[in-house]
Amino acid sequence: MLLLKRLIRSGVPVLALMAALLGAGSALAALGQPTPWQMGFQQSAAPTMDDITWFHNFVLWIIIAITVFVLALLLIVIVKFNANANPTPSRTTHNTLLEVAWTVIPVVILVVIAVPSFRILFTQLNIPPADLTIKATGNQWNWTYTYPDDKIEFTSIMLNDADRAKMNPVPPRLLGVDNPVVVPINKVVRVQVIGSDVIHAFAVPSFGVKMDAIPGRLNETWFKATREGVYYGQCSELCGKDHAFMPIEVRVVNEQAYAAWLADAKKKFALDNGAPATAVAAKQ
Ligand SMILES: [Cu+2]
Repeated sequence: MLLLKRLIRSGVPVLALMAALLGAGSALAALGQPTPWQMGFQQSAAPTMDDITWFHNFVLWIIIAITVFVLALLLIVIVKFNANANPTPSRTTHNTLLEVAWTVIPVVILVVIAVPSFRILFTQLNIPPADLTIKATGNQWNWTYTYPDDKIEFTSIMLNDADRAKMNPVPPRLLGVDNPVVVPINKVVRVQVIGSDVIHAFAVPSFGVKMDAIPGRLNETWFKATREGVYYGQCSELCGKDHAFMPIEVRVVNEQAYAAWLADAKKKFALDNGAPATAVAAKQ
């Protein structure tokens, strides 16, 4: 704070300083996880999220234009038409051109917003032919992942501070898990989402994915990760006392690394043949 005051006194333009800080913030933003002082979304790692980010910025500019326009109108009214400046007000009650304009222009703006908005919704909900299917089951309070085609299933539990400290690199607090989901790069991954006890929600910001995990109902979503890396998400539906402690960790790796992981996982996490895929299935 003292430094800031000194800088302001020394004549450094505050706007330039803020721009520099914001620039530094985005440069520091790590891929796949939130960062302190983050502005805007997490970095995108999938085409759907690219679209969402574009749409967010697009709507932001429309909002800015409308806000500036309304502010300008208010200022004009305050300055030009106050009782001192304009003692005898006009008695105008109708202006056909103006009334048509203030009806049609907002409609046009809404259509301009609606077209890309519905296009993005459609791409999110219309699942392309999948290369890989993963079933994510929300439990109180962890996630079980099933790869039905490869007959593997494992549960993913948040790492505590002691376990994190032993790892290199140290995973982020409240986000790192013992058994992350591993997916190959540039492949369409269909995610089937369900809850085993209460409603949870499967969300990974960098992929633009958020889907409710509802007991007794199989929801579907999809993503195609186009950048290798580790991506974190969290349960996004209040689901009980440990809601904040059931993170999602997705590792996007190349084809060879995926094959190696899969071979290992088939030994470690093999599904008992004949047994139902999850506890949910067993209940039904
Ligand atoms: Cu949950």
